[in-house]
Formats: sequence, C-alpha cells, structure tokens
Amino acid sequence: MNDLIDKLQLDIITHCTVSDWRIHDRIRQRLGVPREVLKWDQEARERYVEYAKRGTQTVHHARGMIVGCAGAGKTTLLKRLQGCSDEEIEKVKSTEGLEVHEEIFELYEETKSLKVRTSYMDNRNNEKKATDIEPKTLTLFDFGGQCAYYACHQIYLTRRAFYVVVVDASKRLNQKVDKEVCDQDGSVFSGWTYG
Ligand SMILES: Nc1nc2c(ncn2[C@@H]2O[C@H](COP(=O)(O)OP(=O)(O)OP(=O)(O)O)[C@@H](O)[C@H]2O)c(=O)[nH]1
Ligand SMILES: [Mg+2]
Repeated sequence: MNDLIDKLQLDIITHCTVSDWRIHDRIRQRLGVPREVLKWDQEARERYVEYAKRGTQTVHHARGMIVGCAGAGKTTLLKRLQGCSDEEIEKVKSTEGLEVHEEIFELYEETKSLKVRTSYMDNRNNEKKATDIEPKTLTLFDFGGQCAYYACHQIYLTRRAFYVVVVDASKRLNQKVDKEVCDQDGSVFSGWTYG
C-alpha cells in the first residue's frame, strides 16, 4: 500500500482506494494530508489536489474556544488576557451568538508566552516581504453562554481547537442557574444547574 501512495503521491486522494478508511493513516503520515480531507466527497478532494499541486504554505495558527454558562465571565477573561483597561471591561455586555477574535495573539514557543497583536504589528505584517517568517498566531472564539445559542454553536465545535471552560466559582455546581443570568424557561435547559 505504501508503494501505491509513493507512486501516486497526492493523486492517491482522488483514487478509489481512499474509500477504504484503513489507508487514511498511512496517507496522512506519508503525505501530511489532514484526515478530514480524506473524508470529503470526490469533487472536494479533486479541488484539494488541484490547489495543493500549485504549491503549499505552512501556517501556524491555533484556535481556542472560550465556553461556559452565561455570565460566567468568558468575555471578561478574554478582555483581561488582551490587557484591556478596567473601564473597558466594565462596559462588557452579554455576548450575542459568538464573537470571533481573529489572530489576536502571537505565540512564542521558546518562552511559552502570548503577545497581544497591536495595530502596529498588523500594519507591519501587511507590508511584510514574502521572505519574512510568519508569526504563530492564535484566534479565540468567545461563545455567548445563553442556552438559546447552543444549537448553532455546534457548527463551530471542532477537535482541532483547545477549549477553555469558564465557571463562576462563587456558584455551587448543584445550584440552579440564575434565571436573571440565563433565560432557560420553556427550553430543554429549564431548571438546569451550573454543574
Ligand atoms: N466578581 C467577579 N465578577 C466577574 C468576574 N468575571 C466577570 N465578572 C462579572 O460577571 C458578569 C458577566 O461577565 P461576562 O464576561 O459578560 O460573562 P460571559 O461569560 O461572557 O457571559 P455571556 O456572554 O452572557 O455568556 C459581568 O458583570 C462581569 O463584570 C470575576 O472574575 N469576578
Ligand atoms: Mg460574553
């Protein structure tokens, strides 16, 4: 099987053998193709091969999901990480749906630290030459904790992300969620607890 992969290279992705999921791991290891791609339909896989043959670029981009009950402090945590002022943090309102904060941090592996990307850095990056090394970046998703949003949130949940679960430590896990904070009446979440 490895011979076939080595012979066909990327064309193995559109070859009929891909319908056998047992070779997916080998293709992933030998060609570095993400396993999700191998499950796409024929047309999408053909498109992938066409684009990949034109050339590839390595991008270091992580995604983090901030999840938790309404009013737990998700947006406040995000603002604190961004180094926002107390004044700005006091203005935080309950998040509607979800907010995507794209590439707001740069990651430094050596020091295991994050740095907020400033507009100065964004401008510099826009002007950067092709030879510059791309920074490793982090995007954060700030989910609205109201239960009305849960059904659509599922679209965004992926295993290719890390999750931060925020809890209000002043609440007991067996305590019913405050209706003032999260309106769950008449929904399947009616009477649910912080746990
Ligand atoms: N005492 C205290 N209050 C906090 C803390 N974090 C957040 N709050 C307050 O809790 C309330 C809700 O905070 P948010 O950050 O909006 O909570 P959220 O989880 O984003 O809420 P949704 O967007 O509705 O899901 C605000 O009034 C915050 O000021 C904290 O660490 N300590
Ligand atoms: Mg919020």
